[in-house]
Amino acid sequence: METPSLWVMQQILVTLILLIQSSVAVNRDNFKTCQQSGFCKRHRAMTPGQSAYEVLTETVNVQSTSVNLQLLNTVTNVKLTLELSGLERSTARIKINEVEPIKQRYEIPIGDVLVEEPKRQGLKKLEQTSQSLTLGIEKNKIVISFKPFRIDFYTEDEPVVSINAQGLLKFEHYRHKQGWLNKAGSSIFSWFSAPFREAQPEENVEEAKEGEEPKEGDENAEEKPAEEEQKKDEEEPDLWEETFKSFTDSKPHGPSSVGLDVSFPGFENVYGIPEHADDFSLKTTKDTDPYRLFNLDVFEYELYNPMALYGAVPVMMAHNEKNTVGIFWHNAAETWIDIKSNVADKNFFSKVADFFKQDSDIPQTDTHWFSESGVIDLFVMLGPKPKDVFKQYAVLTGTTPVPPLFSIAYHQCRWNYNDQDDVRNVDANMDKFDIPFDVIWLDIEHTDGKRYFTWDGNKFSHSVDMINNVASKGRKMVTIVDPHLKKDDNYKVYADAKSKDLLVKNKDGNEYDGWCWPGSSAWPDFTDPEVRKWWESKFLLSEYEGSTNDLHTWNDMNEPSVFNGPEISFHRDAKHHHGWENRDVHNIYGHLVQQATADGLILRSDHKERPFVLTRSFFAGSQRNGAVWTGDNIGEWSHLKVSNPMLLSLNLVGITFAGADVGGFFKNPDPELLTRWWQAGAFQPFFRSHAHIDTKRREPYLLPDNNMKIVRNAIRARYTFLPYWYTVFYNTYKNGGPVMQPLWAEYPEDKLTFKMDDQFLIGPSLLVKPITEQGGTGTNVYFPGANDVWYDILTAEKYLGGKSIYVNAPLEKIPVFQRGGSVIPRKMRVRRSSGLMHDDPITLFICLDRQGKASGDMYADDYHTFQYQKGKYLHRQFTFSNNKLTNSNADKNGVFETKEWIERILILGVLKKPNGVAIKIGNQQQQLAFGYDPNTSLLAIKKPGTKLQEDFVITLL
Ligand code: NBV
Repeated sequence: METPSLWVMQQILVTLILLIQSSVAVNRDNFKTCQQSGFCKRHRAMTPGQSAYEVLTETVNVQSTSVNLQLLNTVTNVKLTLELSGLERSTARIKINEVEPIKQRYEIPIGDVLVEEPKRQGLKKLEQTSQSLTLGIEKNKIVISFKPFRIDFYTEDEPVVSINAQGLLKFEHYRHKQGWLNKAGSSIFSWFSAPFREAQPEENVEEAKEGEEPKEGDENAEEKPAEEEQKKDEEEPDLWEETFKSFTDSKPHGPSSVGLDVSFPGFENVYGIPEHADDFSLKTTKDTDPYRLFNLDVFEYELYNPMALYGAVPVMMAHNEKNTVGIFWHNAAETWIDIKSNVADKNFFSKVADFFKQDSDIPQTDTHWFSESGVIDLFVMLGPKPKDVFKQYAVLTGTTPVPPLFSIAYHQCRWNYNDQDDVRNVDANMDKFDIPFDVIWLDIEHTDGKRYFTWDGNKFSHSVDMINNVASKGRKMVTIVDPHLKKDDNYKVYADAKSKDLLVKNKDGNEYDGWCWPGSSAWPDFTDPEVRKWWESKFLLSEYEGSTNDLHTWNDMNEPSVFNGPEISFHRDAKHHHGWENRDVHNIYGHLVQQATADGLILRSDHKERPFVLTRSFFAGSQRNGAVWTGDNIGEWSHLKVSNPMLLSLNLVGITFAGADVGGFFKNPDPELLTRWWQAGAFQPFFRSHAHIDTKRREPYLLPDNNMKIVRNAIRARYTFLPYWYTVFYNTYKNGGPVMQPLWAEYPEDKLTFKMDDQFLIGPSLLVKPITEQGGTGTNVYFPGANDVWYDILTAEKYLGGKSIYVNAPLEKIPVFQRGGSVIPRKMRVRRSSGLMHDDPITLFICLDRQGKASGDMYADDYHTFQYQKGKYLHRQFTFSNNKLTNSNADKNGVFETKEWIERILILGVLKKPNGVAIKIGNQQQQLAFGYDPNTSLLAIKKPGTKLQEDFVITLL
């Protein structure tokens, strides 16, 4: 235990931090600009032109699924090794590393991000000349040009991706520190360098081994790198040590960055690389910093800029009417991405169109990626359609397992629900006001002095009773578990971690010490699989006292946030497992916290129950571990608006289970904004309201009566659509791809949708345009599909596709439309929680297309265990055509007995009243009661009464 005075000081500091955080907007000064980052500056200073690299043709070795070769930097004489491999589903992988590094470079272990070693696929050698090598992979072609080095990918003979076409490949090879300056500034390098340089990796060790005499001229060439580097070291002070504000990064291994350009010929729009508070279609960075990927705790973040936020997914997709392609930069270090486009930056653009002998007016987007360390490990996913790229990426990093049903329902959170009585009251009030909810959350104040896995004994003396009371209504609870551990030897989690040597170290090898909520803190090293195992065990009911199986978890501050660290995070030279520095692994730390937490919850139930874990920090692959939210947004209209592009970007790169704090974390929004936010949240994948400790209480029942009723309807609408959400989640679990989709994912050829990010689709069939303007009473909705038709989900009003139409949207209205041609299963008997609705009957909402057809599906299982992964599920297919509706099995591998039954069928777009409606099950046929409204063309079939799993044919006579 610390001394009382120290304790008081810590509390004061934490309070100060809290005050600062709650009162000011983002302090940009806390975070580096590109100019303040040595490697960013160095890469950005490169200008497009001829690459210094060329392929050493004698090293080209083509095998059945890969090509290996060496690249020579003709300026420094340093050699690199490159492997290009063909992967299943029209994907290629390019790995570039040093030939013989003096120190191994970090590569993300298989399983941390990639689900497994990617499966190879044959590469066909089509042609090899002295200039280039042409390979075939499925319908695509890959051309490696030797001098200068570049790689071009073609789909159906059209260039779609080019690597190093701008000549920006740069690889800062590891080298020994050299050229120390004496006090007078003169170098001692000349007499030191000769013996020293023998160990340089760039020297041609193989030639020496073979005993060949060095050729004339080679000697000079060999001198070059050292001299160049010597010169650079003197000119560039940040190579071997870097200072930002009062922090000095010791950079014990010197410069180690890697960078490469990737061009997308034919593409005007690129997307992805979350997390940024920016538009969905990424902007060019000519007048700004590059987009930055470096997980940071940026509270009250600014909008529409490329600054880094809490998570990083280095995946970009390019889309046009014909093709969709994607790239995945598999690197865990800080990364920046510059974007240029010949459409937006005419004068700044270096065209590669000539190379392809194309019309120079063809749009093109050039991107430039650079990371502080690691290797170049680039996946190129060749589509050609959006769904192909989604699948290609899903094969690499996995998909979101089907979430437990409660977790896609509504969550009630704030910092903080003060004590168990508070929890009881909120729970009771929600019932009193008939507002369904599934989960109530506890923030950091529930703990004993911010010691996670503990309870404040006064406020939560009966935590198990509290959880059980909530659970008695089919509800759950979530507690926050941050990764910082209070340095208190009496805190058993910390003491255990310390005694087992599981904590991150500082550069000197001592326990890393930083400030966070509990005061002086230490951090388990989640990059170590053994540490993750240890963490998992902390969730066992025997370890986490006062918890039950109905308690799930929230990981916050896992970038990690370190109040007194550089950029409010770890020092880059902090040491992890195997001596890797934080600079190597920074962006995967938070992801691994969530992974270990999810695995902990799975362990707790002996692999039976699905876990739910929300994380603030994330990386590629985090979709496997649960949900993500967009952190500390502000209760302002602009933040409501930006939630749509932010969630679209996350969804596009597989982070499907994503949401933003409903209501905004900071500030006290007025009832109108709150109402609109709840309405938007009801149609976004993760639906949780949350608020800062200093905000006024804002549970929905505290709203003025009219707003309360509207919000209640929005939340209830969410519950009616849960079978559809669940089905959409299942389909993305199987196939990858977003839950919340840009319109172009379903309408790839519709150019008008390419920049649209204020409206979106949930699954294939629900079009949503949230109102995000103050005082808004209507909005222009773009209805995609010239041959399509859309139906308002409330009024059944019909809209023809292919145009924008103004739709009235007074406060009580959420503009949401069902696509003609779809079948959406809903449950219309809304109860207090989704848990109480598991067995409830289903209403099928069928909207016919212009041909009088429709189809859709419904997925069901037990809604909470892993049994579905063992075949215990039902996937049903509904098809309506020629006046017949069939319910059939969509997947014979799934077998499950459910009590859910079909209560009602509503068909919109039936042009005339049928003479009768008959249902046939097996050989049994019977008439069904129905009603018809010619004004809305709605046919309501009452009580088919069949079980969901029962095949039937219903005929309109
Ligand atoms: O744990 C307190 C908050 C939490 O409510 C919020 O959602 C996180 O994003 N946390 C950040 C730490 C304090 C932020 C000022």
